[in-house]
Parts: sequence; structure tokens; C-alpha cells
Amino acid sequence: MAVNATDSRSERALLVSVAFASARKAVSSAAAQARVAAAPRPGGELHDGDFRMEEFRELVTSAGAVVAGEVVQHRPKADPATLIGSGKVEELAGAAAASGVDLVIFDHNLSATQLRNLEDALPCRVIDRTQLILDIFARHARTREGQLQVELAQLEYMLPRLTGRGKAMSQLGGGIGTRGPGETQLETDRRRIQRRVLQLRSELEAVRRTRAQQRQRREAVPVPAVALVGYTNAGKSTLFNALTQRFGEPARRIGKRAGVVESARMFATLDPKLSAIYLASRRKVLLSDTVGFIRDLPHTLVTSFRATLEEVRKAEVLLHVRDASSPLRDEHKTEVEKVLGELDVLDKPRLEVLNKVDLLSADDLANAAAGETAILVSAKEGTGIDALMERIDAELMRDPILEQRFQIPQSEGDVLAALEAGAVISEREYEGNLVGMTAAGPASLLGRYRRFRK
Ligand SMILES: Nc1nc2c(ncn2[C@@H]2O[C@H](COP(=O)(O)OP(=O)(O)OP(=O)(O)O)[C@@H](O)[C@H]2O)c(=O)[nH]1
Ligand SMILES: [Mg+2]
Repeated sequence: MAVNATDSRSERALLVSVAFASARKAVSSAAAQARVAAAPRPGGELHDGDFRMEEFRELVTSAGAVVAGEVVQHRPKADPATLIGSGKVEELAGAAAASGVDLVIFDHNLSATQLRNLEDALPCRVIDRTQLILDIFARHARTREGQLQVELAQLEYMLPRLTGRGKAMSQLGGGIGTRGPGETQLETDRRRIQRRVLQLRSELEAVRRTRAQQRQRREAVPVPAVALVGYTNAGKSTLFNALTQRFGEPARRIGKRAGVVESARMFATLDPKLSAIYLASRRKVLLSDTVGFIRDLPHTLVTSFRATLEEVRKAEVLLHVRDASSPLRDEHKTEVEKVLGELDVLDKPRLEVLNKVDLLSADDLANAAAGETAILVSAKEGTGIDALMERIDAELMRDPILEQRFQIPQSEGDVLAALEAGAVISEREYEGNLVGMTAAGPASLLGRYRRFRK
């Protein structure tokens, strides 16, 4: 991979995180307790905030920067002008100047005003959590579509935050938060950015049309799709490789070469990847691996990556891969479900896969096995995989493919799009503003639109 943390050009970053009073609760999960016992800190027990800080650090290193210092502030609520309050800003400016850092990174999303005020007060560039995540996306986008999508999301996020940012603008063109996957640097004026946004949109449109055609060809033979979803670093790609190597097309089973990137870095996967696997029932399914989720993703970002997440929206079954060894595994689950809600896929059958069980103690393992209906696996060691395959089979058996007639008003664009996406359409005819069609697709999908049945 092109990313290299020990790169001599690595930027040095000062990390800022605010713990709001209500967020300071002790870690309760068993795995976290175990970790506390294993690694006691002088200051006492570890809190959720410590694990969030660890995640923040990992994000920063995944973006290729070096952590030069950390500032954690406790306050009851955000300061609208600067997030951290003017006193703390002064302190931060001193620390940034003393340590000569290249940038200050906030573990929060900043409003245009906050960003502007902070940039005025601090002697270096300032970036927020979303800009940091977009930067990592930019590094990991490999397909043209992925690259266009990231650049568009970056510009759209930047645009409302541009006003009066003289310093930031003159410094654009290098470093985290300013890097795009394409050659084009962020231009120095709003109008040029707007023009670039339009251009990106139309290029994306063209790329997507091609992909839609490929998909249509693929879907002429309906093969049920199973999508891996989950928090970043949960082990989706490792599981994808384990499954495709053991149950994939024979040619794929030969070596690891055909696999996807597994990496301890966050958001290693950005572009979706598909591969066929065969279940014990001999049913062929298309397995997809895609971008991971993370807490506090702004809604607009989820919308920008809708195309990347298309495979998730079309899947018959979702495999929610969870890192069983993470102290924040319950919080991660909530975050993943939030994003699934935004993608409108919460009603799809979903199997919980508790991964990395090789890292659990015998006690934790017993707890996990007793408390949940989850399937326990270790993608790395290959345990629990057969049971997982059986559960996928059982789930698909519950969702047979049906063929039904529909009559849908053309104004119901979402319904038409959803059927188009998840079913094979034939015998389409137009009558006034109504579209008549025969759709062959999973019962779960067709059932959702039963009000348009004919
Ligand atoms: N111990 C252990 N480590 C695992 C297991 N599965 C994955 N990992 C490790 O967890 C890290 C993340 O794995 P990936 O498969 O890249 O995770 P991902 O969910 O695809 O992550 P993103 O693509 O970044 O969202 C890697 O370092 C893997 O080696 C497992 O079962 N046990
Ligand atoms: Mg991955």
C-alpha cells in the first residue's frame, strides 16, 4: 500500500478531543473489564473516552500523520464559537506553537464558524473529524468511481466552510484534509470549486451508468446477494477472504492473490468488492465487502457514499460483522445500526457475526455464546465458518424469490428505483402515469410494496 506511517514527510498533529460530561461513563462490557485488568493505568480504570481516544489516534495514523500531542478537555457542552471555549483555545495555541505541529485535528465535526475562529486563533491548519475520515477515504479509493466520490464529498463538505479562510486557502494543496484522490488540487476560489463539483457529478453519473449496465447484466440471472457490513476494522475483509477462499469459484481458491486488503488500518476498504460463494445447499450467492462504518458520520457523507453502499441496499441478507474483542463493541453496534437506518435497510434479514473470538478469554467466550444469538467466528483462524454458512443458507431459505405484478405511479420514484435495484423487471408497460410491471425478487422486498400489487 502507498500509505506509510513512518514516511519522513509525515505531518505532526496535535489531537484535540472534548469529553462532554454526559459521555463520561465507565466501561461496562466484560471485554473492557478484562482489558482494564490486563492493563491498569496509574490514573485508575479506563473509560469509554480512553477507547474513543485510541480510535481517534488510529484514525490519525491511518491518515499518515504522527501524533505529536493530545489535549482532552472536559466540559458540559460545546462552545458554539470555538467548541472548546476561548481559554482553552489560547492554551491550545501556545501548545501548538511550542511543539511546532503542522496541524491540529479535532475529534468532532466543526461548524463553519468554529472552524474559522479556530483557524484564526491557532498558528497552523485545523481539520475536523469528517475531513480526517475523508482524507483516509481519499488514500484508499482505488476505483475511478470511488475517487470521484471522495473528491466530490470533500468539496461539498468544504464549500460551506470556505468563507474567510484566507490562511487555510493559501495553504491548500498539501497535507491531511486538503488531499484529493485525483490530480486536481482544491482550487482557491469558491466558484471554481462549484464548477469542479458540477464536473465531478457528471463524470460520476457516466461511471455509474456503466456500472448499472454491468449490474443489469449480472442480475439477468438472479443470484441472492449477501453483504458484509460493520464498524471499520471489525474484520469484514478478512471474513470475505476466508469465505471466498473456501467456498468461492474454484479458480479463486488457489491463493490469497485474488483476495481483498485486510489491514489494521482503519477504512482499508473503500470500494465495494463482489465474489460468488457456494452454500452447502449448493445455492450460489454473491458476497460483497464494502466500506466500514464509524461513529458520528455526518448524514451528508452517508448520502455521498450511497453508490458505494449500493450492494448493501440490494442484498437479501446482511452479515453484521462485529469485533467481539472491542471494549466498545456495543456502542459500535448502535452506530452501525444507525447507518443501516439511514440506508433504509433495517428491515432486511441480518445475521450477527461476532468475529475475533480468538482474542476472547474462555469466560468472555462463554458469556458471548450464552447471551446472544450471534454466530461466533474467527475469520483469522477460520473457526465458526461452517456454522455461519449454515445460517446464511437457512436465512435465504426464508426469503424465496417470488414473481408478482405491480402497478406503480411514476411519481413514486423511490419505489421504482428499489424494485429496479432489487428485482428483475419484465413486461413493463406504461398507462397514463402508471407503470405496470412484473417483478421477480425476494419476498421480503416485494412485500414492502404490496400496496402497489395488482
Ligand atoms: N485476532 C483476530 N484478528 C482479526 C480477525 N479478523 C480480522 N482481524 C484483524 O483485524 C484487522 C482488520 O481486519 P479487516 O478485515 O481489514 O477489517 P475490515 O472490517 O475489512 O476493516 P475496514 O475495511 O477498514 O472497514 C486486521 O488487522 C485483521 O488481521 C480475527 O478473527 N481475529
Ligand atoms: Mg475491509
